[in-house]
Amino acid sequence: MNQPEYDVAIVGAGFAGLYLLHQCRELGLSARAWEAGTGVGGTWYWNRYPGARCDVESVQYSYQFDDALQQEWDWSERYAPQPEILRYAEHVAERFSLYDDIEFNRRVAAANFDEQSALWTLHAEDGDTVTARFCIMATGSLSVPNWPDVRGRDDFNGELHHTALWPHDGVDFRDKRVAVVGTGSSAIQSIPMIAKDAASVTVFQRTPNYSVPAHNHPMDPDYAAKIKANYADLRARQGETFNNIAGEHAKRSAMSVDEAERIAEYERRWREGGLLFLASFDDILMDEAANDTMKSFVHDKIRSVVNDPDVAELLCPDNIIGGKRLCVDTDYFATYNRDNVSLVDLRQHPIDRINSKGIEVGGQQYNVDVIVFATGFDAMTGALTRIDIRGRGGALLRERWKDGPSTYLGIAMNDFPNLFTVNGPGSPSVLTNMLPSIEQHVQWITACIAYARDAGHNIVEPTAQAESEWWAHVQDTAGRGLKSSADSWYVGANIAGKARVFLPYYGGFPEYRRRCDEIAKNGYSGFAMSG
Ligand code: NA7
Repeated sequence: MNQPEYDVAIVGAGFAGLYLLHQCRELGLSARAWEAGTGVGGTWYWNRYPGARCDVESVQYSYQFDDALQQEWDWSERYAPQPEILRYAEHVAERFSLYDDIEFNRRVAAANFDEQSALWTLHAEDGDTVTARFCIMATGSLSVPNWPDVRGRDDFNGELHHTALWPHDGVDFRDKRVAVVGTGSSAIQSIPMIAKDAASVTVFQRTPNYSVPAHNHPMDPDYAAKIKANYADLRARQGETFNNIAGEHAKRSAMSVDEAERIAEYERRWREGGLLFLASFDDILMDEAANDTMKSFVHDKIRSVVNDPDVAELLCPDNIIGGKRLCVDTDYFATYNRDNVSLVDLRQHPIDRINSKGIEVGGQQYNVDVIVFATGFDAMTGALTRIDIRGRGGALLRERWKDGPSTYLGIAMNDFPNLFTVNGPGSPSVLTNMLPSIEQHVQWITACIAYARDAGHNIVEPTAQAESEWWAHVQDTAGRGLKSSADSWYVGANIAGKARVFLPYYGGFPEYRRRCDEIAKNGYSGFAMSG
């Protein structure tokens, strides 16, 4: 009874699950992955909406663990579109023969730790089970779609879709009247594409969002060759930045230069496009006055693009820029100049209800054929709390976390021995370039398991003290600057009833990695190993 079927059970076959499987094998650990979808790719398997693409440049949003892979794979655009990223995930699964150890259509309902045998048993929704010494949750940070509690959804007679559960054979918008609910990143990417096909698009906006042009373009072969000639240098530079994205991170304050110089810098960065617009100065998320300067620059840009001044004003966000995740778009604001696109402001009246013909707001009826919910995710904790995870003494993770989560390094929890989370709450994860951050976690977790094995231990568990000290540090860093003050999914504000806690680690990737390395060097301090 003490012999598990596998050393490691992995939940999920997205980028974390795939690399975990490979890395376990490299370390001589038997591993099996269970995946809810019918294919690999995680985020990129589910989010197939039109316009879906990465907002980190593809040469950086990719694995670095295998040099031949990064040398041989060619990205076609600056920001790869979803189908290409999915092909990349599939290529990796084939290249490293990972499919043999992945079971698809297996959504994990429960994971239970048995103290006698020190084993985890995973239960799939279909009733199947698997046992393993270690269980690693590679369940994604943005993987549980948020369906807002709007009355009457089932009454709608037309098509209803969520961007994060997009049909594999696509949606035909031609000649259709379409409603899009939400104006986050998924909406901002999809609205311009939908508007090209649909008869009309009505956007239902509760909170306007900041968005920077992507200036996406086909990959310049000379640029790609230059990167490949010295990929290690790019990867090293990535890892030295707060968000694991190499590029220009300014080291001066927005208030240290005069207005003309500030605007010139914003202009230059706006023309360049992309997320590093926020790195124009180093105090944008530290100082409200600095933030205001960037805010008004973006407002001016929106007003200069959108022809109708009333619509432009509705599209200008009044919260801090960078509080919510910055969006990166192609023609988002200009799309509101199309005759077939209109905007409904939900700040005056929220959606009353959905009925058979469409959406009712403030007593006004909007008849549509298709409703697209671009309403985001129960981020960071949602995938973990949806599984019935029971540790020592039957401790239920969901119950532990009802007032907000707590972890050691975003990787493990006291009372849940031999359980690890990739990019769990309390890790830099969503504030960084996910692929290299996934790699750091996978390498650290699998090295920890191999260390325990080599030392003859079969139980690995963080101490309550290590966890509470780490969580206090996570909350302390969260309090720095302006970011945690925004009503974002980083603090769970998008989910009714979710405890307001800043979920990711805001100390930056280099500091996080330094601490992880030090802990490993000290024999995994903060972990108790026994058995
Ligand atoms: P987001 O960024 O969470 O956006 C969800 C949007 O849906 C946002 O505009 C919400 O408005 C809106 N929303 C949610 N509930 C409602 C209701 N009830 N009524 C109207 N509007 C609503 O999710 P995305 O999928 O766009 O992006 C998630 C991440 O994926 C993104 O940050 C990138 O990292 C990639 P709100 O702002 O809550 O007022």
